[in-house]
Amino acid sequence: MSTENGGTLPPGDWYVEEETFGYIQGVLLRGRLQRHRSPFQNMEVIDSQLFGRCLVLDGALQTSEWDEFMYHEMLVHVPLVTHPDARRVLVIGGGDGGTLRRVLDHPQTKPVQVEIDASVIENSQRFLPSISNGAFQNPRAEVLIADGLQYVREHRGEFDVVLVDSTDPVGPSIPLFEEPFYRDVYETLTEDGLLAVQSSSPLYMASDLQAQVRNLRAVFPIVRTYLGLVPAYPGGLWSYTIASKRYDPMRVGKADIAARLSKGAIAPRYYSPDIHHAAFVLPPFIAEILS
Ligand code: AG3
Repeated sequence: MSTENGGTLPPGDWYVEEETFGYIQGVLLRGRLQRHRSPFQNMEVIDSQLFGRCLVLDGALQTSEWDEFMYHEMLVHVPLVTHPDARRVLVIGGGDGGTLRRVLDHPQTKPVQVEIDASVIENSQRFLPSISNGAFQNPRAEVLIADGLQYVREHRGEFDVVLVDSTDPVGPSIPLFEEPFYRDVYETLTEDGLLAVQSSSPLYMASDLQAQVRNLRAVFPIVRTYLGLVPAYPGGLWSYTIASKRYDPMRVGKADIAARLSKGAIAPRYYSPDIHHAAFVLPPFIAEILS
C-alpha cells in the first residue's frame, strides 16, 4: 500500500491478529474506542484507517464497517432466497445486528434473535450503528438475551430458517459447531426448514470446516458449502454452509432469486443471482477437504 511519506510505513498503532502459526494480518489504527470484559468474552471496538470501525471479540476481528455487507449478505440472502417462503427466522449470535438487518430486508420474515451477550448488542449499537442500521428497533424483530443452545432445545418445529452467526469454533462457541446442536436445530426447524452457518476459513481453518461439515452431514440430507470474500477475515476467503431438509440452494433458479429479492426491493452490494450460483463452485482443493 502506498503511504504519504514515499513508501515507508508511518509509525502508528496497529491492530494485528495471528491467523495461523506464521501469518499475521493487521490494520493501521485511527483509534481504540472501547474495551470491555463481559462474563462471556473480551470485547474491543477499534477504528482503523482501511476498514473503519471494527468489532473484536477475544482477539478475533468479527466485523468491520467497510466489509460487513460482504459477510452478512452472504450469510443471510443465500438461505433466505433458497427457502420459497421463509417467515419464522431464528438468528443465533450476531450481536452486531448485521445479520438481523438483512433478515428484515425480506418483508415476509418475523425474526427472533437469541444472543448470549447483551453487551455485544449494546456496544455495537453505540459504536457501530451503521451495521445494525436500526434493526434492533424494528417492531418485527424479537431480540432475546439467552443461550442459543438451550433455546433450540426448547423450541420444536417453529422455524423455517435458522442462521448461526457465531465467533470462531474456540472456547464457549465450540458446541455450536457440533452434532448434538445440529440435531436440536433439525428439530427446531419446520419439515422443509434449513440452517445456514458461517463455516470458517477454508485456508487457515480447514480442519474446522471439515469437522463442521461432517457434523452437519450426520444430521441433514442436503449440505452445501459456499464461498465469499471478506477481506477483514483471515486470508479474505470465507466459507458458509447450508444444511437443509428439502430445498437445495444449488437448484434455485435465477428468476426465483431475483423475484424473492425484489419482493423487499433488496439491492445487495455483494450478493446477486449470479453470485448465488458462483458461490457454490469450489476450487478442487476445497472440494477435496469436504469429500
Ligand atoms: N462471525 C465470524 C467471524 C469470524 C472471524 N474470525 C477471525 N477473525 N479469526 C462474525 C460475526 C459478524 N456478525
